[in-house]
Amino acid sequence: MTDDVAPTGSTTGTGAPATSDRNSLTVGPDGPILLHDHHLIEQLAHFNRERVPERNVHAKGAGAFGVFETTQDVSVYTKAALFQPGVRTDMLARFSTVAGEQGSPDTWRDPRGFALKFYTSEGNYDLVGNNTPVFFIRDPMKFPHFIRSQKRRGGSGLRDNDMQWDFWSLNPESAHQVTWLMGDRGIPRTWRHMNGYGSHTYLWINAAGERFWVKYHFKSDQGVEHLTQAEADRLAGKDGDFHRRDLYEAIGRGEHPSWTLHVQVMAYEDAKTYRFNPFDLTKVWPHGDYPLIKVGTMTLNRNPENFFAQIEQAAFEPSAVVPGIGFSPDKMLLGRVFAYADTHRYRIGPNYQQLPVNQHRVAGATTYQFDGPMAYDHPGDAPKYAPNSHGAPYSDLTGPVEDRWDADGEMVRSSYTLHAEDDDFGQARTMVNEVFDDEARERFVQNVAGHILGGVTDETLPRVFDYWRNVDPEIGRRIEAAVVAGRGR
Ligand code: HDE
Repeated sequence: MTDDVAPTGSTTGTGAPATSDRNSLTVGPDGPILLHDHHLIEQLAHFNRERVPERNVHAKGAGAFGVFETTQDVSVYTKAALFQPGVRTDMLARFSTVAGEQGSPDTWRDPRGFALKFYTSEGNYDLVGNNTPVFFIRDPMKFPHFIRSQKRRGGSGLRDNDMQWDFWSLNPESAHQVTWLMGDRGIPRTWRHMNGYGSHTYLWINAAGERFWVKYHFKSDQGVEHLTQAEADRLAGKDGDFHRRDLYEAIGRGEHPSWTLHVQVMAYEDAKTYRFNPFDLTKVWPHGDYPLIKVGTMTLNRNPENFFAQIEQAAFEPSAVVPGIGFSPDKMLLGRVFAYADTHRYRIGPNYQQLPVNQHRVAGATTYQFDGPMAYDHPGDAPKYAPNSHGAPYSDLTGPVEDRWDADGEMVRSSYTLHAEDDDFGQARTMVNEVFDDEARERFVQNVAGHILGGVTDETLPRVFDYWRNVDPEIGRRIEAAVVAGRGR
């Protein structure tokens, strides 16, 4: 009985009718496969090349398209086109965990990536933040070490809580972020029920060239809800894609999640004397010092048509800024400004910005980047050099740049200059004692103790108890008691 299914109309990669997607070409029905069955070879060879390297952090995630609308007038602070009153800008958001690989569960305890790409009239603006306003470290030199302590041991290939607590307790500046991580915000109920933050301090410049320091806060209009550790553990086994499924199905039902953007604004001159180092990524600016100023609303209303093309290949980069927005002396931000485009060139290819999901929307733009693998856009025979006498535009600004800040001093390697109230534990103490209520504090103690009981060794343990006693003596006592009790069971 031969297969009598007519060719179903698929094609080869070159567009010619494919003879079969089900049977290889052989000599007689049971004979050898023929080398010139190029359709078979093309199918197998392309299959071997279907994956690109996963993101080495934030590998597990998903996202959606939407729109950002500026509903307030903040032009006194920035001239950026997307932040002018009434302007609506198409955008893409991607949410993710940090340490887990692509197949890891969405509900592991971890910060969540909150990556935004705005396709503005002045070029793409990417704001690549997290669902926490702070981070574990304040110098990019530590980042590879930090991430490796979160991932897998070199020998066993297993994750190891002792590695994590060894790193954290040897880097006390991590205390504020670890307190966030071990609190309720460490496992959002869904991505729709978490806030997003730019985390770093950025620079805004208005039309008069005046400069301001800003921090971004995307407040979930759905509210903030969390999963308990027990709920998260159960979901990790039952549905590893719980958050991805929730976002996709909510948008599919027409339930479009939204976030209201607020910023904190600090006068340029205040940075020098503020009580905290305003560029220290392990610190927040208390809202009492710099209240939230409303800007607009981001709404996600369209699922990707193709996950790989539009989410796996999406390239978010802190270096993608537009006029009216700049960087700050935050060392972590400056490290990231290099690292992301570098990782995209490796992970996706040098022409990643030509992919539709990464392409800017600026008509007639001229860049002096040419050729390279998989070049798709091309400027015909336009000059490939500048200046030129054939009318191709080029830039030649000299003198002070508008997104500048003052810097001087000898070349050093050092930790941050400390401001009046700078230390590693104070803001974690404030969170534990003033932000958490009694129930949240008890959940926090149990989360920390549970994580410590998950493998921290006797060698590391004393330093971990000291770490928490430095945050707050009472919370340190409670954590130690919970660990001792847990060990006794
Ligand atoms: Fe990342 N980070 N990061 N990160 N990060 C990446 O870029 C890096 C940091 C964040 O959905 C990578 O495309 C360095 C802070 C998000 O595609 C990589 C440092 C914050 C995403 C990288 C940091 C983030 C990434 C890996 C220390 C919050 C996912 C894949 C200086 C403010 C974006 C990639 C997406 C991804 C480097 C620290 C957020 C390796 C060097 C702080 C949301 O380039």
